[in-house]
Parts: sequence; C-alpha cells; structure tokens
Amino acid sequence: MTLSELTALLDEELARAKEQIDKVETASDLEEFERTFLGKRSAATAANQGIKDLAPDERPKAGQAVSGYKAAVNELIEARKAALGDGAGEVLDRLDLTLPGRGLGRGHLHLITQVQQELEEVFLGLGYEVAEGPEVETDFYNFEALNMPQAHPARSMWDTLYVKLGRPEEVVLRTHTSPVQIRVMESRQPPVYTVMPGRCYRRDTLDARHSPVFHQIEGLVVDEGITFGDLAGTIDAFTRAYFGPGHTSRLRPSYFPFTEPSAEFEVTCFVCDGAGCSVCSKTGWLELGGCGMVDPNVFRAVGYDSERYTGFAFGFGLERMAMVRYGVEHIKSFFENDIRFLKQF
Ligand code: 2NL
Repeated sequence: MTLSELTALLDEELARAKEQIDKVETASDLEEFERTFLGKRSAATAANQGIKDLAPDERPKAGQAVSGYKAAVNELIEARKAALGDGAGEVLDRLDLTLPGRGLGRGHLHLITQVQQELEEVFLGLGYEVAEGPEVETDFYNFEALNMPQAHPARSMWDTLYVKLGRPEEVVLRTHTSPVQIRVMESRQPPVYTVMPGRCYRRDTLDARHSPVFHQIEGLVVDEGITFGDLAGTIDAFTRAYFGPGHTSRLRPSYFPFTEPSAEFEVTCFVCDGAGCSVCSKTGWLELGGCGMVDPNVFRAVGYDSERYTGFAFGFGLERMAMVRYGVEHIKSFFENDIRFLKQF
C-alpha cells in the first residue's frame, strides 16, 4: 500500500462512515458502527499496519492521516450519541415492566378514640372543659385524696398494678381517671365543669368484659348550690345527646368511697328501646357507669371549702360503651389490632 493508496482508503472509509452514522439508532447499532470503522478489521487498523512498509519519510504523514481518520470517526460517534440521548435509544428495545403500585389505603381513628371524641363533643356542648393527666400516679392522687386512706378496705374495689418506684406501693398505674380530677381541683378554685378521658389499668384477668388496660371518661362539677337534681338532669341530658332523644336514664343506689350518696346510672337499651332483649338481660336497661355527690372529704383533701361548695361526679368505661353500642362481644377486640375488626368502624 502506497501513501496515496492509504490516504484514499481512509477518505473513502470516512465518507462511508458519514453516510452510515444516520442509520445508527440504538446502543448496539453504535457498538457495531464503532467495530466497523475503528475495530480490528477496520480500514484504520489496515492502514496502521501498512505504515511500517512505507518509506521512513512518508510514515509521519501516514500516521497523521490515520489519527485524523480516527478522530473524525470518534466525532461522528459522540455527536450521534448526544443526538440519541442517554442510553442511546436503548429504551426503544425494552419493555416497560413497571406496575402502577399497591395502594396502602387510608387509615382512620380507632373506635375507642372515635367514641371518646364523640363524648367529649357532647360535654363540650354542655359547657364542659376536657382535661388529661398522667397514667402513672402516686398513692395520694389515686386513693388517698379520694377518701381512701392507706389500708382502707374500699381500696380492694380496685386490683391495683404497682410500679417499683419510691416507697413500696407508693407509685401506681392509675386505676381510674379520678386522679386527674384531684389535680384539676388542686390547680384552681370552683366553678369546675370538666370531663377527663383516658387510659386506666387494673390487675384484672382478661375476660369478655375486663381487660387490664381500658379507657374511662369521668366528669366533675363543683359550684355553689349543686344538687343531686343537677346530677340526674346532667346524666339525662347526656343520654339524650349521645343516644338520641328517644332515650332516657335512671339512677339506682350504689356505693363509691368518693361520693355520698352514690348511684349507678342506666340508660334505656338501644337495641330493644326498653322492651327487653338479650343485650339488656330482658330488663330494658343497660348499666353504663357510676356517679354521686362528691364526698366533703375529697373537697377537704384539695383545699376546697366544703361548706360553700357542693358537686357531683360520674364515670364510665369507653369499651363498655362501644361494646353495647356496636355489638362487640369481647373487649380484647379493641386491643388486638386486627385490621379486619378495626376497619368495620
Ligand atoms: C364507675 C364509677 C365514678 C366518680 C367516678 C369521682 C371523682 C372525684 C370525686 C368523686 Cl375526684 N367522684 N368520680 C364518682 C362516681 C363514680 O365512676 O363505675 N366508673 C366506671
């Protein structure tokens, strides 16, 4: 191969490359193009190998011709790559296998939270405030201030869970939300119109109606001239607001250490409207909670003038409320977090 044959070969080959570059569409086309015009069997390689056979003074010119050719071909490749974009059109050869994805669905409030918020709304409507307090309490707030001195037999009404802190049996998991009422009364003078919702703990064995953890809502009213009639009227107003105007309530004598007199309150069964069915054991009434006039000893414990002020309090379990209202048979359903149960409400 003479020098002029060599340069002619490279010129021809470059012209062919310029023609073919437009047909390159994909990354593999581009690889093939590079192999054809720059690879082992390309004109560039043949020309390169021919250089050593030329006269020594012709060799630099031949070398320049080869590198000029290579540079021109590489330029064609780069320009084409840029024109085709990233991946050099490879996407055209692939199938789109992406899926639209699985929806996670939207959650909602737990049934107990819904019941709690609905009850709060009813009492807010009656002019009450909502207060919350600690779940880990001292003996003073959970028992002593509620007219139950140490070793008082009435304490056995609550099987208590103790926390290993302070003196033995000094710190407890609250057995009711009443300690919050003590804290509210300690923090200010009457009038008090407040409800206290929250989680409570008792050393009870789990059965259909008892759970070691459950929720309560309690109410407290303290003002001048509050009577048992106000208590009965409030319970009835609440019953109508929550269960509907067709429902009414009744009180039956009972005992709590912190109220005197004390009563249980019942509402007309909303399954049978008072006619008697299996839910209300054929009585037409459902027991919902307890209530009474605040014992003057409780007022003394918080520094209220028990000659000037009277008041009432009431309390009931949110799980019991939800069970009778929605026909839930076992209290454990509220704590198992089985989505098939939860999503029904
Ligand atoms: C029940 C009974 C009741 C109270 C809670 C209370 C709180 C203070 C003073 C007086 Cl600070 N009373 N709370 C009173 C009567 C009954 O709940 O069986 N609940 C599930």
